[in-house]
Amino acid sequence: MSSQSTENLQASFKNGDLRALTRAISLAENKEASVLALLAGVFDKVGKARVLGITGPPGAGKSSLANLFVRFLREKKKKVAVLAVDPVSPFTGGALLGDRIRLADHFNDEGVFIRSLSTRGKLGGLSLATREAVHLCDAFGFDYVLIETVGVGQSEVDIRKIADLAVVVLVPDWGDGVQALKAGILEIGEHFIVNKSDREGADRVVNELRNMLQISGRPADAVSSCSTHDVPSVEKVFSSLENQLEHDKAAILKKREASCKEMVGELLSERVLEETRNWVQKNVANPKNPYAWLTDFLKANPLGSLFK
Ligand SMILES: Nc1nc2c(ncn2[C@@H]2O[C@H](COP(=O)(O)OP(=O)(O)OP(=O)(O)O)[C@@H](O)[C@H]2O)c(=O)[nH]1
Ligand SMILES: [Mg+2]
Repeated sequence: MSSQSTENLQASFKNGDLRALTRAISLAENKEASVLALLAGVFDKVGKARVLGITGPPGAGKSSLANLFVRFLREKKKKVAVLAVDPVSPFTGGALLGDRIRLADHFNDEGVFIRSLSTRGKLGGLSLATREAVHLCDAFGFDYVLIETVGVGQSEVDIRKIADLAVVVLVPDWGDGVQALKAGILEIGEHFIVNKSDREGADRVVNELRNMLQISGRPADAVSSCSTHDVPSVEKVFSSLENQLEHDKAAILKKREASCKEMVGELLSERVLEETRNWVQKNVANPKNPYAWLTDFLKANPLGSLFK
């Protein structure tokens, strides 16, 4: 991307043009270096949004919950961006926003931005691209960014690092799972929602999670339960999430600082890796001497040139 078009993109982004946000997120997703200049230019606007990560096993009800969270936030006139990372169910299937509130309602709502991010086989996965997308939504002026990721443990996106509050959604029959998996879940979540409480066994899972948290010296009130079929129960859960965000403000600031610090190294290595791979594909006909290629590569690509 030429520096002229980066400047144009930045200008439209700052003007609040949603197409510029969409374009910028695509650049992040495709790992185009030009998004870095854009992010650097708008980063002074980053920091106002609250970032909620919603993760958990497939079908736990993450999208149904996100759907209701969006509704509650819109009632308070808050602007919300929803990022679905490698979604299992396509948006267009209506899964993200459930059956009751139609996706189309939110599509017509300027205060809601919905976007999926997919790896598309790119090197390094989606962790950085997701963080960049969150920064972009934040800088654009959204009050909340909800990130939905599938997976428990094996997910490549470290939601705890990316979100201010990482919420793990579980279901009542989760209690039947393997013990090791249960321990792993504590590492991911900062709040646990046992969804589908209309089914049997929710209380048992809530108690089990509370015990596990207590044993590891963490507050047991970071566990709640609800059913998306019972909207007030979700409202209650959401307000406890908001309280936790408020209560953890200082820790969240520290976490964001640490995350930004870590990003510098990650951005650098991702860029170098991406360029090295491209260069090797173009320039190495006979793969025999990796040491010599490295020297050749660095001669042809001084570090600074990789970011242009
Ligand atoms: N009984 C019951 N079903 C629910 C509840 N919440 C969601 N569901 C249903 O569970 C199914 C999966 O819900 P989703 O919200 O798509 O779950 P998800 O975690 O986003 O799923 P993936 O994105 O595919 O991983 C849907 O059929 C929902 O209608 C609930 O509280 N109770
Ligand atoms: Mg979903």
